[in-house]
Amino acid sequence: MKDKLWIMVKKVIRQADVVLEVVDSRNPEGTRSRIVERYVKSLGKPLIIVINKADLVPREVLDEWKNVLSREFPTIYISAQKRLGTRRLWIILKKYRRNSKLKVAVVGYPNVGKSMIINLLKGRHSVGTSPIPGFTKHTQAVRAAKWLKVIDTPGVVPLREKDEVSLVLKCSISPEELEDPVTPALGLIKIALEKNPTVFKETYGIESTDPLKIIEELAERRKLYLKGGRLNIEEAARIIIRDWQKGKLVFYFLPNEPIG
Ligand SMILES: Nc1nc2c(ncn2[C@@H]2O[C@H](COP(=O)(O)OP(=O)(O)OP(=O)(O)O)[C@@H](O)[C@H]2O)c(=O)[nH]1
Ligand SMILES: [Mg+2]
Repeated sequence: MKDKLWIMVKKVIRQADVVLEVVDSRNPEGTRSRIVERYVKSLGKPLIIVINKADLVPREVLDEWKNVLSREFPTIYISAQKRLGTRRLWIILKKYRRNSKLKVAVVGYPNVGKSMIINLLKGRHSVGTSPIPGFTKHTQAVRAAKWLKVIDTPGVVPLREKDEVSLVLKCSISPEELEDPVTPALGLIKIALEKNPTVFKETYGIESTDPLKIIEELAERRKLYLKGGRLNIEEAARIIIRDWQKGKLVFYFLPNEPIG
């Protein structure tokens, strides 16, 4: 199944004149797809990095990331949801408009906002978006302007990438897909606390800095109990993962930091 997604994405890249690689502003390095970058380079096509979800990260941090990533590829930052940076996106696309038409592939990890960017360019809702990673299952071409065709693709994770904490930090895996959501949530909490020590107080009013206690306290506060009265820490762990994916739990990576 996952191989099929890669085949689809590669086909769209081959058809495109330019590739937009969308990354998440909170974890740009982690959500960069080296495989995609190498493939696009091998075809001699231009690639533009679009740092999306810019509304979740301070401007200075976005500028830092832009500087670092620009050494390798032209890079811009936008917020598709808040419709910020739209002008920058159009300007950069117009630069690549050679003769009259331009075909653009929009690619990247799941949940980074590819479909929302397609809708932003189109100017109205035309492809489905969702907080659930892996929502887009097929490619879809949309005419955003007379001269511009943009192609939405399914989010893809390298096949050998299996580390659940890392996938959670990239918002690439749905918490429902995790057999045991507690272990990756513990990893997420540890890194969240390193990046923003007050994040759980800010988000849930929880003072503790012990990862397991944070999950347990959230389960208590939300009255999440299993039959028999045991705390449903699995559900609390899923809530934390979901809140990070939705941008409710706010922390971010800086350039030159390990990706966790
Ligand atoms: N805060 C914030 N959230 C965003 C932004 N862009 C997209 N999102 C949210 O991110 C989630 C994923 O957006 P999609 O456009 O469906 O992402 P995708 O890359 O197409 O995801 P897949 O189809 O799963 O690969 C949705 O819940 C969006 O609301 C943004 O600029 N800021
Ligand atoms: Mg999508």
